[in-house]
Amino acid sequence: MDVATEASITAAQDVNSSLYLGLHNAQIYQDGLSFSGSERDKVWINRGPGKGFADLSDLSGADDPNDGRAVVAADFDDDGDVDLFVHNIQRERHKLFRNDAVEPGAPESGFLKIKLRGTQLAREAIGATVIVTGPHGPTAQVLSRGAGFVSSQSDELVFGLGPLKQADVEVVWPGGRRESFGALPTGSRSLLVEGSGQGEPYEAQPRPLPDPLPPGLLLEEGEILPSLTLVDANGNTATLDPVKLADGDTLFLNLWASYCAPCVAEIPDLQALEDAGEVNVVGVSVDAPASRERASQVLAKRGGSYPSFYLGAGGTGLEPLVDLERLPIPTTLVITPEGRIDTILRGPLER
Ligand SMILES: [Ca+2]
Ligand SMILES: [Ca+2]
Repeated sequence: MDVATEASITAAQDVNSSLYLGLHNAQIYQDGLSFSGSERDKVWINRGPGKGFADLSDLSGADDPNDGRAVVAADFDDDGDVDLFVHNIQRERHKLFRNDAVEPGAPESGFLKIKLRGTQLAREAIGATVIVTGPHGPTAQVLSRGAGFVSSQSDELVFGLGPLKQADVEVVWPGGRRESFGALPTGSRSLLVEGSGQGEPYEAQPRPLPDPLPPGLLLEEGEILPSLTLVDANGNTATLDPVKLADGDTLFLNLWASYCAPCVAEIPDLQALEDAGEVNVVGVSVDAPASRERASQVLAKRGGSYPSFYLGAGGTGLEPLVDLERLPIPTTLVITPEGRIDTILRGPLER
C-alpha cells in the first residue's frame, strides 16, 4: 500500500467497498491484531499405528494466536529430528521451534537423512518418493520443494527410526523407476544417486540452536543493563546501579515475587551465594506496589538480607528491562562487573 493510500485510512469510505475492506484489513495487521481470529496453531504427535494423535500444542509452545502464513518442517540443527519454522503476519513474525522430543543419542532417537540426485529425468528428483521400512512398517515421503503456502522445503528428507539399527530404503524416481538402496544404518546421512543402488554418506553439519530467551525480557545477553529507578522496602525512590552493586564482582540480579513458590524457595540459595562472597546478589520483586511490604517480609522471613528493590507505584521502573506481563519468574541475570548481562538463567538456580 503506498503512503498516499495509507494516509487516507481515516478519510470517509463507503462501508464494505473494496477500498474500505482493504484499508481496514491492512490496519488490522499493522495493529498486530488477528485477521482470522481464534485459529490457534496446533501440533499433534503420532502415537503410533492405531493409537491416534496426541495434542502437543501447549506443551510444545506452538499454540499461538497469531495468523500463520507458512510452515516449514526441516532439521535446522541437524541433530536428526525435524524442527519447525513458522511465519506469521503479525507480532513475532518468525518462530523457530526446536524439537526436543527425544534426546540425541537416546535409544529411541534413530533416524535416517536422505538426499536425492536424479540422473534420468530430473536432477533434483522433485516428485520422487522415498520408502523407508521403519519401526511401524513402510513409511513414504515425497520430495516436494514447494509444498505449503509461499513456502519452500528442504532438499533433505528425515525419517524417524525409533530403536531400529537400520532400515531398508527404496526410491520411486520421477518417471516411475523403482530402485532399492538396501539397508542403511541408523543415524546416517545418505545421498542416493539414481541408478547407483547404494547411498553415498554425506557429512553432518550440526548447528546447535540456542535456548530461547524468556519471553518478556527486552535485553539480551551481551547488552549493558542500565541503572533502574525503583523503590526500596520503605517505598522510597532508589536507584539500582548494576556496576555499583557488582562492586567489582559478578552480580546476580534475581527477578522474583512473593507469590511465586519457586522464587521464595530459592531465597536461601541466593543468600548462600552472597554469603560465600564470590558474587553479589540483588533481588528485584515484581510484586504489585500494594504487596511491597508483604514481599519484603517474605524475603526477611526466608533469610534474604541482600539488597532488594521493588516496583514503584507510578510506572514500574522496569520498562527498559522487562515486559512484566510476559516474564516468567524466577529469572536471574548474571551481570559482569562492567554491568553487562553475561547470562540469563531461566527458572530456579540449579542446586
Ligand atoms: Ca532437529
Ligand atoms: Ca532435537
